[in-house]
Amino acid sequence: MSDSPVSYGKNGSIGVISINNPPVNALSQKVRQGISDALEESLGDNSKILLIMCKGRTFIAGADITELGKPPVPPHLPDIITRMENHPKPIVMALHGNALGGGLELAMAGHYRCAIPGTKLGLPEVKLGLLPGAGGTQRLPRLVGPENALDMIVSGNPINAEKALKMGLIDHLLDEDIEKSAIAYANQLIQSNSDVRPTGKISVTTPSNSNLFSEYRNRVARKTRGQIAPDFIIKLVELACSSDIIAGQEKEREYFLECRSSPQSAALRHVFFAERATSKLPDIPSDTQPRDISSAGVIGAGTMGGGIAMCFANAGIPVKLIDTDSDAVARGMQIIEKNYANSMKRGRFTQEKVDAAMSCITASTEFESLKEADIVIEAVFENMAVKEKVFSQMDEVCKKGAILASNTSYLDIDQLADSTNRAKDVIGSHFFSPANVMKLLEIVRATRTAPDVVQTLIKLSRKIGKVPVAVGLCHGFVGNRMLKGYGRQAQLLLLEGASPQQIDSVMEGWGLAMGPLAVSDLAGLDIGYRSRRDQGLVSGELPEFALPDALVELDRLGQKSSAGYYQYDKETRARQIDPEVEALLKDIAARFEITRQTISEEVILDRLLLALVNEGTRILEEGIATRPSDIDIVYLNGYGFPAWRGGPMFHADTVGLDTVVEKITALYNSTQDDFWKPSKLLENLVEKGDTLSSLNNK
Ligand code: T1G
Repeated sequence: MSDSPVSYGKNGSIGVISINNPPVNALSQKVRQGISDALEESLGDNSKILLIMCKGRTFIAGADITELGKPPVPPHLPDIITRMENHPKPIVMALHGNALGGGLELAMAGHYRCAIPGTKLGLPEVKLGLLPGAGGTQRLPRLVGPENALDMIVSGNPINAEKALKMGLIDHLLDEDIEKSAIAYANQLIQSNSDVRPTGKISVTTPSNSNLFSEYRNRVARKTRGQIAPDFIIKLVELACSSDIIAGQEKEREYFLECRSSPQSAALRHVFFAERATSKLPDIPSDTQPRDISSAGVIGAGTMGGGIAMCFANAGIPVKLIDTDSDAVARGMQIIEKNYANSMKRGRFTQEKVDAAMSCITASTEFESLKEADIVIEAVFENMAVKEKVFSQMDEVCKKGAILASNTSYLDIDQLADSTNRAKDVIGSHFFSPANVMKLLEIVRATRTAPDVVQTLIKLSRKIGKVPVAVGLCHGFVGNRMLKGYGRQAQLLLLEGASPQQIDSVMEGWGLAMGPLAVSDLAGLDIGYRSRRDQGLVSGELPEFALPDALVELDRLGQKSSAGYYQYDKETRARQIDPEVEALLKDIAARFEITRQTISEEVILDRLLLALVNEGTRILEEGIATRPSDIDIVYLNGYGFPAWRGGPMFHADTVGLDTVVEKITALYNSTQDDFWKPSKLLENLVEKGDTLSSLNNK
């Protein structure tokens, strides 16, 4: 076992199997082979008990995800697990860091489990479009009962060692020195003549509630809409209550293989690596030293400013929230307090966590109060003149080396940098509303932004619970620029004959969290209206804005005025189809001499999704995004695109780029609209028989 990541040695009467496969001790083929060899070797020595533990920062964090897309190679994990469970000598598993997926399945095949405090234990396979494929759905219910097992496996969320001890998933809490205390625990088991305890032999406690599984299925239906793994998981946990481990594992294997070969698992595995790739920038060395961010400032106490302040406070970073108007400051703090109250009501935050966060926020009307902040983010009115004035004030007040960031959604960061004498410290930090909830943070690199400033924002994003995507300068950066084409197609489809409900239900049925018209009503139609007037566009002049312009002029601003593309119930905010909108559409279509007709679901999907794909590839060829998977991450984390579809770029590869280019070309030929000219990048990839994913390893 010389170059094996697994070593085996004796410590007194204990046979110690030690795994060292950085960074997360994933169960690669070599690790599985090493465990298998060590089990074999232990049969022939005088060890009385086996102890399995890992080097490095964590216990086994699961199967090696990079292997999941390839044909499985022996020894197979389920076989090793069965051998472990039936081993003649007791096996102790010592856990630390993250015992996840196949790692926890291996641990459950052990006869005793111990962990250091704070260890995370979980079966997150569902987040990869999978289900535990090595006995997890059968052993976990045997150890913690079906209710707890359903919660852990369907959510994929881990629990900590303390909760695991209470649940019966582990038997003993170790001291922080895992090696020493695990050896002591194993010796204790030897002293007490502890025998093997095959988990598979435990019979599951029958659920107290006979409708447990049907009720659970209904309870998670909305959240798991469109995904195949959750329903299989519920079936398997139910099976564990009535079958032996062999039959249960057979069915589990069948369902696991179906999930593993599914397009949605391929998509979710893509997303797993894509989320981690966004921190890697080809032109900024990964060891670039970030600046220290120990305090922050936010200018503008509106909805966005308050939400941004909460992000810092939730991460324990002291933040000053300022606004020129004391009433605005008071209102801002009220919004923050209300947000925290809601989070507590939903059980997301404890009172202690809220108190700690609130203690990090101080509100003021004094610009001077920002002078010591390491980073200051302006979230003032989306108007260049207003923001330029704020940046020149930031330049005067903020200390040397402070990062000056703008939360603008569209505006030119270079122009804002020109209002300062420190362009290298200026950057865009585009949060998405509600800023304290949405995970996406577009980090907008201006021409002169220093590399260490970019690196600082990347590291800071992870610290405040955001997924960072570094983007280049253009109108709308990545997400909003693509959204413009997507929204325009929705408007043109309305004039051509579709209804708001039809478009939204097609897109939501495909997996979007919300359809484009419902999103507009949520955001408020007046924002776009004001922006178009600022740009000098005449109301109602362009077909793609005729309806929203008309709605705003009828004071139908969306949810905030209980009417927009839909009527909204004043209490529940439930959307209702409004015949008045249909009548408006008829008038506007007639004015533009458009003959309305029936629009098919396929046309709606093609026009909206291909709009994202074509514009996204133009963004790539202009270098505004580093790689296609970055664009996917923008859409998953900022626009409600379903993760189990992988993102717009991954979706294009799934459809096939030749089909994509064929459809876009047909749209160009039928509309002569330059928007539908296929991008050069798409045409080149089709010519070479390549995929967008082939560009992800930059
Ligand atoms: N396989 C391969 N690579 C992995 C990996 C895995 N399971 N987990 C992490 N990595 C890489 C990751 O890409 C990154 O690489 C580096 O390790 C550090 O990760 C049979 C089939 C453990 C909580 O889903 O949740 O078991 O970017 O940045 O923030 O039923 O990694 O450095 O090149 O995330 O400290 C189930 C996935 C698999 C756990 C640590 N297990 N991993 O977080 O570091 S399926 C999972 C995580 C399975 C069985 C089934 C997290 C972490 P690079 P990181 P971190």
